[in-house]
Amino acid sequence: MKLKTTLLAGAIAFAPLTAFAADLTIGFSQIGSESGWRAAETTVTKQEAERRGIDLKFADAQQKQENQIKAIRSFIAQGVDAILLAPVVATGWDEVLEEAQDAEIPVVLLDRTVDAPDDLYLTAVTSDLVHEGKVAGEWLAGAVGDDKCRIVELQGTTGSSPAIDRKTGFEQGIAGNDNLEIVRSQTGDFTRSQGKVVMESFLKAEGGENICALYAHNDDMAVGAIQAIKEAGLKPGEDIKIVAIDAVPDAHLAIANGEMNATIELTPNMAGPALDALEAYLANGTVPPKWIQTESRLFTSADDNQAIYEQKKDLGY
Ligand code: GZL
Repeated sequence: MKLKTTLLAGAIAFAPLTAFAADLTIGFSQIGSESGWRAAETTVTKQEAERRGIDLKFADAQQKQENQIKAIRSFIAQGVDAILLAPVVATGWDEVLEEAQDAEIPVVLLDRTVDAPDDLYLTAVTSDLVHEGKVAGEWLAGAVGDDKCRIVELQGTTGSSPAIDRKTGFEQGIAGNDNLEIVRSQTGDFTRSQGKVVMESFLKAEGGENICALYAHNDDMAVGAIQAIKEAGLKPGEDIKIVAIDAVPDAHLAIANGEMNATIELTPNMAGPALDALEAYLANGTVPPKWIQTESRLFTSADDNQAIYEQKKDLGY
């Protein structure tokens, strides 16, 4: 819809979209509530739908792909106008996405991607997950200089696109620095509890004095690991440098307290761009690009993390 210049025309131009959105029913298959960031994404998605007058059918999969597939089939049976999907893992979606395509229900991917033909979804709203990992690796390389650094890595959910891509990116970021070596790497499933348990096993296996840095694929695992490092009598952020991704409030607080060193921000507002694209597509057939990329920003102790924590702490994390 081409927006006109005059106020009246502008109002007319907007009216159909606003009125149009009020009639939409959209199904949202959410992974679960495994992390603070995920909880914020759910909060923001519901707010974005409410602001547009969209009837959002929400389904929490408790991190199980079979529950997401069931939810998508239920949305198709209900005849929703569109589906939002945050896919817990990258594979195993072709059949159910074909069913949505056969039902002429557009699917938009949120925050993660799938290994499936891209004609099976309208667009994917995600960050550049490889870039995030690379920024983390490059930050650590800069922080340690020429010193030898034995790194442990807490990976995200096995088979998820962030776990795959953030690992790839980090390895790119440290490539060429022979003094940097990943000596342990294991999934903590993006949760604080598993981050703590796996970090305890790393400390036991390697000896805390032999670990220079932790790279965690999300802040929640890093926050869990901080607890384990403290219980081992070591100083997180000093004895063991810590870099992670999401920039949740507790990561800013940890950096402000000197217990963490860096995080890369992932916006919880994937739904805003997704719903904008869906409204334009459903209202007048505007086809969005296959990838709508969200920004990634590095935060370190050079930022006013206490102030940022105060700003973010009430945003639904
Ligand atoms: C990444 C997103 C990840 C977050 C985690 O795009 O899928 O899932 O980084 C969350 O906090 O569990």
